[in-house]
Amino acid sequence: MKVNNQLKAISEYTKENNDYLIIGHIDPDGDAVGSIMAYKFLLDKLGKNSLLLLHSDITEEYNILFNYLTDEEYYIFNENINNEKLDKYENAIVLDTATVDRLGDYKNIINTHYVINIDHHYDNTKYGNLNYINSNDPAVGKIVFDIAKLLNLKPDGKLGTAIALAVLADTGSLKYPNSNSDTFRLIANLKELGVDIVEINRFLQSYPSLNYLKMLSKGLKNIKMSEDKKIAWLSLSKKEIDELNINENEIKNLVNYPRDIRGIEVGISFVERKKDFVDISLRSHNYVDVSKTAHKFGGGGHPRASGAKVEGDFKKVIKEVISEVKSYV
Ligand SMILES: [Mn+2]
Repeated sequence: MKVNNQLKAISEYTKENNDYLIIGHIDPDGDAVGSIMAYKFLLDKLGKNSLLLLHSDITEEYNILFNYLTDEEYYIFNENINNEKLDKYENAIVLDTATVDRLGDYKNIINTHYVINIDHHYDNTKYGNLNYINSNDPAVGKIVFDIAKLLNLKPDGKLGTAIALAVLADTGSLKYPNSNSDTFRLIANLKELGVDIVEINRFLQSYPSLNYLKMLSKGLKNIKMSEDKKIAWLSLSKKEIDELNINENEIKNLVNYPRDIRGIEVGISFVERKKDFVDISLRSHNYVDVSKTAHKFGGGGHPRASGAKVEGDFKKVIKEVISEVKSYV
């Protein structure tokens, strides 16, 4: 491993200080949850005091990791935020979060705490006091793994489980082109240390609810394809999902269906979550940088996986995004 100065600075800072808040982005995915957990467990191994900040209650959904924690070790956002409680912690570790806006209701910690920003989004705005951004790393979980190594900590047990979950989530269980031979070695390494990779993959592919299947059947009926068969998109209007009471995480998986059609380069999902408010996910296979389109519509992400939330008429938004994507295929 080539050791970057910033990475070294972060591991040294971590070792020499105490009292950390740990936080990831709003609408967390597996990498965000896995990497904040991994950092917590890494700090536990160092005997440091820390508190996880959550945007909403994800403890049931991710009980595979929260089983390792007591109630005092995390804080779920609520309107009567207890600033005194947060001010007791001098430092904030922010993971997998490209911009300050993605910190949602916790944005203000940027002004009140010493911030360590660890990320793999190339468009990260480097808002921290210490920043380590490496867009070659497929997941932030991989960066936490590297920091654990620099600190001579064995990534076994709960630390290994959280790292594996982060890496497997952002690489589609090593199926996406962002995983390289190092990523396979990382997972092999964790497996040798006893981390249950099969169980984590089972969790990531977890079984859908009946309502999800009902929503999916409507979405699949609505899949459309460009004339050159390079772009496919799935759409669900507010009317179609209204009664189904869908959980947010399940909506994220919808984009995989248009993406997985044979021969497709770009897969997109459009979900009208609220009236005239469209949640867009974009995925590509080989050459289209979908983050360009996401940025154009006020979102962000990676070249092969991006997203945006757009206000506007549902049909009009779909038309505009498709015409933009067409200019890249
Ligand atoms: Mn990530």
